Amino acid sequence: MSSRLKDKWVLITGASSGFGAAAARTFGGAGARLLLGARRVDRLKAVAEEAQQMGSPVAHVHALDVSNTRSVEEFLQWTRGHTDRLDVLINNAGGALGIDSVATGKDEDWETMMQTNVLGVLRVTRSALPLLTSNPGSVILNVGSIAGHVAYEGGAAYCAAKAGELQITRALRLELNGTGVRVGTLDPGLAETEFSVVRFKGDRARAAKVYEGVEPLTADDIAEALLWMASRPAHVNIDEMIIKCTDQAAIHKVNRRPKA
Ligand code: NDP
Ligand code: 8X3
Repeated sequence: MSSRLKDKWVLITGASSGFGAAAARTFGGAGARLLLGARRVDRLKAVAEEAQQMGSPVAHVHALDVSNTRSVEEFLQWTRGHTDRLDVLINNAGGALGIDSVATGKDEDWETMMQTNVLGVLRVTRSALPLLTSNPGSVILNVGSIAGHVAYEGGAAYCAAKAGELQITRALRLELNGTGVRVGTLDPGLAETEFSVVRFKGDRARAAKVYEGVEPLTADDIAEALLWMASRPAHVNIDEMIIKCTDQAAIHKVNRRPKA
């Protein structure tokens, strides 16, 4: 399947960590040419090097802040300097901030979650679209969450943001019908990345508790799923994939093993 990705141009947002970095390595291993964006360029450079060691013929990096329209437009201008077509766009940048109830929620956390998970997907997609619509068979993969399907206490803004991402994906698929551009969303549950460290603003002990006694998904599990979605034949569109670890039957139903 991966040979379908050989020499294809793959743009990944949020490639400095977690799912995005794993996707860079995995798509690189499949021979894809990579365009990687995030705010932490030093980390992007390290990821690009790893992807090239895995087999990527080229892995370019550039600073990207999806919460800023000018940064997104500048990033896509840089992209057009490398290629006049994209084969895969992975809108992955995003995350959660805080786990406050609505009663105690912070404006800055809400605004960041909407800026990255919702407006970021819109901005990057709008700027990248000409490179996709001119290339029928290309695919847009958005990274959502089970939080976009089911609400939980303390997750109002994040759940709303990921529900927004899901509806953007659905609307876009309707808008692009007839262009040959495919649109899908991959919606994971518990996965151990830097997600919870970011959510808890650097409190690593609290972040570790999220995964205590559980065998969560890994970033590589998600990267493999993205690779599979991206490498379907051009007439196949994977609309929505929900992926959870076996220990997570539902958002509130998680099997936790007692400490040995
Ligand atoms: P990480 O925190 O490990 O990675 C998040 C990535 O997003 C980083 O590369 C970060 O880069 C980037 N990012 C954040 N804000 C911006 C921004 N404004 N502009 C550009 N890049 C940005 O978490 P994950 O890998 O887990 O998260 C990836 C996606 O998966 C997110 O959308 C998250 O909501 C979603 N998700 C995660 C789950 C989980 O349990 N881990 C489950 C379901 C969905 P930098 O800071 O360098 O800019
Ligand atoms: C991350 C999964 O359940 O922590 O999107 O919201 S959850």
